[in-house]
Amino acid sequence: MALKNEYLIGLMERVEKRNGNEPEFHQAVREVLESLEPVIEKRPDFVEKGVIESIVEPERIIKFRVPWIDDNGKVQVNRGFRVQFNSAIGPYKGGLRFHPSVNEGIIKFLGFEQIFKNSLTGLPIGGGKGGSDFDPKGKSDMEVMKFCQSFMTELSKYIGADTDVPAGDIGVGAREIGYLFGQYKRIRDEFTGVLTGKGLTYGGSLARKEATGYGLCYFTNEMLKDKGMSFEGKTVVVSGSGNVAIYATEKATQLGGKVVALSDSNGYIYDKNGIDLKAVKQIKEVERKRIKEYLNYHPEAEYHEGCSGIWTIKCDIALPCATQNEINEESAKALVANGVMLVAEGANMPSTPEAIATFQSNGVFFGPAKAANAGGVATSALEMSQNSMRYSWTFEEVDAKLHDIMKNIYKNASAAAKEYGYEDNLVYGANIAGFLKVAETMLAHGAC
Ligand code: NDP
Ligand code: 2IT
Repeated sequence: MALKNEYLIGLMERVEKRNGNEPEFHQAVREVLESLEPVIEKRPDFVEKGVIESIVEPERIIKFRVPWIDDNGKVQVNRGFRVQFNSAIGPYKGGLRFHPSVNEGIIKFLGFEQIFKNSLTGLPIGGGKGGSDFDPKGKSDMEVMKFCQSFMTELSKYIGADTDVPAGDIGVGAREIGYLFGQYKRIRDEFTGVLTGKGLTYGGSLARKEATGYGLCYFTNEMLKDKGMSFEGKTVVVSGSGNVAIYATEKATQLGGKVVALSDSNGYIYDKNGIDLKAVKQIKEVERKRIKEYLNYHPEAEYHEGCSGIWTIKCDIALPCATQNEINEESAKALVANGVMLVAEGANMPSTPEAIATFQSNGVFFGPAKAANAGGVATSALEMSQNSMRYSWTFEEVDAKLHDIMKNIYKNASAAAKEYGYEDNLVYGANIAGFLKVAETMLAHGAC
């Protein structure tokens, strides 16, 4: 849907001009501004008092050199980022991404979306994101450790348990968080909950590893229930085979769905008998190998080169869990032609605007990332609470809280969509519900 409001059109032009060459950031901002059209009709004070103008501008961007020495004794230099986007409702909170495609625009789109996602969780966390163009693939443990230590040596100046609390994202899992935490503790001489996604022996929360994927399925289940359906007997396609994809597959299967495909950046596997998750965990979590290896466990399965072909597989439910813009219009049309009924986003912004429009105009129930994948960061906030109390909850306690949070996010996004005249449009609903709490708070703080 194109922007119609004159103020928002002008603001979008300013955002594009001021943040040149950052297409992903523009895409994320445009979607939120479109959703806010019905809001500012009711609440012109958000415009008059500069709240919308402020919310698209990060509070602070930190950009730094990360030199480290590889196994051959050669100096390598990467670039590090932390975007502290909005601290209205709590300390900056959001993951770190290590991937060669990382640049300032990618981190800004992720940090911007994190503001609204974190607000939707109902917990006191602001929005931030960081990362580096470092590629952990093919690096030894020693190289990853040296990189993490150098990265944290600089980042430690800007974060803290009550200021900014990073976590994992693409390319950052328990191993990297461990090295980052060790370096922070060494430099600052303090043992605090400055990172989440920590190991269970030093303050990590049970169920954090599972949380994004499980939360995605809890959210999907609420969408299904609302339409009188369930996961039972549904064929599910999940893209990616990292942290989010693995635990989405686990929960979707537990809830009665049959996951038939997974992918990585090289290609995808199709197993019509249902994915053997034990094999996938061994390949990905233990051996850090390619998804193609699945054929060594199940020669009867198929492997196809290239990742976009996964969307041509016939399914009832599609859960994109790899990366941004992985579903374009063509892939969305293929899913629709094969009868997909529901798409819920585990990855951040995996569907292009054209893909979302294709789903919505064809009656496919669409669950946007900010709502559907908020379970990860919500459980990170639960990890922060446990660290503050110096106490830990059981797996069942954390999982029950996560389940309730996802139910509430669905309820609130769905109610906001209805209230503003866009019933079942969860893109609008999530953006509006997430925005209102932050915007009211910015006003209360005297934003401008
Ligand atoms: P991982 O690094 O564990 O896994 C990423 C997966 O996506 C891998 O299978 C990877 O394949 C694939 N992938 C990454 N980049 C690309 C690309 N450019 N093209 C095709 N495939 C790609 O990351 P996560 O599972 O943690 O993250 C997946 C998505 O979920 C991201 O969008 C992330 O922002 C989002 N997310 C993560 C949360 C978390 O708690 N971890 C919380 C909320 C959202 P390969 O190994 O070949 O690179
Ligand atoms: O995109 C995300 O929400 C995450 N990568 C998780 C962030 C967090 O702080 O747990």
